Amino acid sequence: MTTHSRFVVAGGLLAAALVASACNPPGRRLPAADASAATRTYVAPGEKDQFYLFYSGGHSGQVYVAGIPSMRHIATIPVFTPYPGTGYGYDEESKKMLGGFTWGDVHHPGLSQTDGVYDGRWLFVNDNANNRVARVDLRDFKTKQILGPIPNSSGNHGSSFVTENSEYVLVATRFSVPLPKGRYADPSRYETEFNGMVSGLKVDPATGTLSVGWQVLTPPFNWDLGSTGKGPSSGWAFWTSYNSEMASDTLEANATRLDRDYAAVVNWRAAEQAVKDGKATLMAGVPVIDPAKVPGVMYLLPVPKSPHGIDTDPSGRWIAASGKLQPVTSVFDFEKIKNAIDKKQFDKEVRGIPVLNYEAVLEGDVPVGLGPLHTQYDGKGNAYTSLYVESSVAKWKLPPWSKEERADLTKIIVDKIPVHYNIGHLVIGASDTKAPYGQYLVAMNKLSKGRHLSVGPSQPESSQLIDITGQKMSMLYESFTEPEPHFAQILKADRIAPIEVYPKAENHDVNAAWTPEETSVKRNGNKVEVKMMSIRSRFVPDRLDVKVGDEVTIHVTNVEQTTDMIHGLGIVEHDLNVVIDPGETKTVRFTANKPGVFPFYCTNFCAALHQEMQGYLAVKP
Ligand code: K7E
Ligand code: CUA
Repeated sequence: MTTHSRFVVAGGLLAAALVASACNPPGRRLPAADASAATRTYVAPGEKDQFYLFYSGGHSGQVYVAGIPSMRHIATIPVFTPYPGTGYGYDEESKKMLGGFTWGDVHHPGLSQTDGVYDGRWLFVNDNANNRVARVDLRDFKTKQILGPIPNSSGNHGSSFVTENSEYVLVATRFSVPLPKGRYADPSRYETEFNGMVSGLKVDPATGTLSVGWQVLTPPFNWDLGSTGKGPSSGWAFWTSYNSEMASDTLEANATRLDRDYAAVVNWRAAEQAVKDGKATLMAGVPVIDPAKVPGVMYLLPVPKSPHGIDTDPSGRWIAASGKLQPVTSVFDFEKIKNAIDKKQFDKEVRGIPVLNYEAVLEGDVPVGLGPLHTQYDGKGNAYTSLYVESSVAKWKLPPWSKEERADLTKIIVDKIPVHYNIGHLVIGASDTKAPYGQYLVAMNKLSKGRHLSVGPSQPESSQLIDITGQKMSMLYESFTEPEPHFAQILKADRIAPIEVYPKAENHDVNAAWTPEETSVKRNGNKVEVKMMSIRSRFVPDRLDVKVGDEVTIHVTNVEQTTDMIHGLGIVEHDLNVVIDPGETKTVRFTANKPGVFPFYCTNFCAALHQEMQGYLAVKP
């Protein structure tokens, strides 16, 4: 919720001023779900959910997986934070991937796409805290890469926005800092010394491997949410910003002075071309484009004050941006944007970047309600905007609008449903593709305020499942979530077929041991290297003899080829636990720095004799 902290105060004032209408907006109905909701969300024991819900774990650094419609939590995918439950962050490979950080701040998961629809290959997630992006492979639901800290960036809130064919994951730095990084400048000289950056992270089409492609230098705004184009806006991307005032202190007041902020309208294909044409200069090894010197790469679009979300609709023509401090969502027509660019309908330039004329590109300001944040689409011509201050979701009709509707845009508000409480993001399956599922909406609410058994002063967030198949939305279910779901993605369950085991044939680890004969203990000076196998219900070898000061490396293979047959290797008083999936080999390294005999044991209940699955690390003085 860091992004909203200043808004709570300012938005509170706005709410107070408009409290009468806020309490009784048109179409407000009783929050209670009717009894049929129970059958519509019930997934009987043994039955499976229809959809995956991947929701971000915020500053817990993880991604959570739940099923829809049951909303049952199924799994936690550790990404930026060690997680002993799956041994993540304890073995050498995942430790290296974490790069010395123990946490991240996951906000926006983005599924890979081919031809504008989810292809079920990868899930990309951002780290707002350390400007990183990670890739989770949906073949095994494991984090495979963490890219970053991204150079010339500081904080990464504005990602992960995936282009139509997963060419890029697009990223915007949240904070502006003196560049190149490491350079000192007094924050009071923010306006002249600080800069922001938007980045194109290239995705290898075969492996999904991320690399930094190029960056576009920006004025020192604070970049926020974004989305990618499609159809007429194919090849473009959009990000909102707050602080177009370029204030460096008391942002709550100083960054809310102007009536409008700017969104960036970026032609990422033009940026890619400019780099090929040699129009970029290297900064920290990355080709950086100065949009003032390369016309056509970036434009600025005035948007409602202190905006948060900017969302492209499934057709790619309509772009909805919401200002937290204005009770409207502005709908822009990308056809008009293209036209305005062609005809140079610019108001002015900011640091050499043309500012599009607002009236020339606006389709309409939709009076959705108080504190609008994010918009999602059902693919049937409707948009759904989350209203933080009002604690509700507004459903409204996308253009084209009739003459009458145009004259009074309150007429296009189709429905409103209260949520509990203070909604941030909302998600509709595949809303960011050209073919949304349009069946369910999940409201991710910042506060649950005791709608559950009390757990003390720190309460969980709540997520509410809403049926959007009818003209009116209907509340189905609520669940409570670990900190802190910001955004989520929904994927049809039949789009993917995760593997059941790591096939032995695919294990190319030279240190794997599949039979007792292949296991070994080798000493080289003070280095001891162990090849160990684990099988129900023993470790081979189950006795390790080392000396104080030895550096011990254990490669442990789980030779099982049956799904769910997991073993763990926990060593008493050594702060080590690796978990090995069937067919996997993992490597742990530690220094035996105290004498004694330290039992090790299997941490995952694997068989009737699981408790007996143990051994000894004998450390001689
Ligand atoms: Cu909390 Cu997208 Cu980071 Cu809005 S974000 S709610
Ligand atoms: Cu192996 Cu428990």
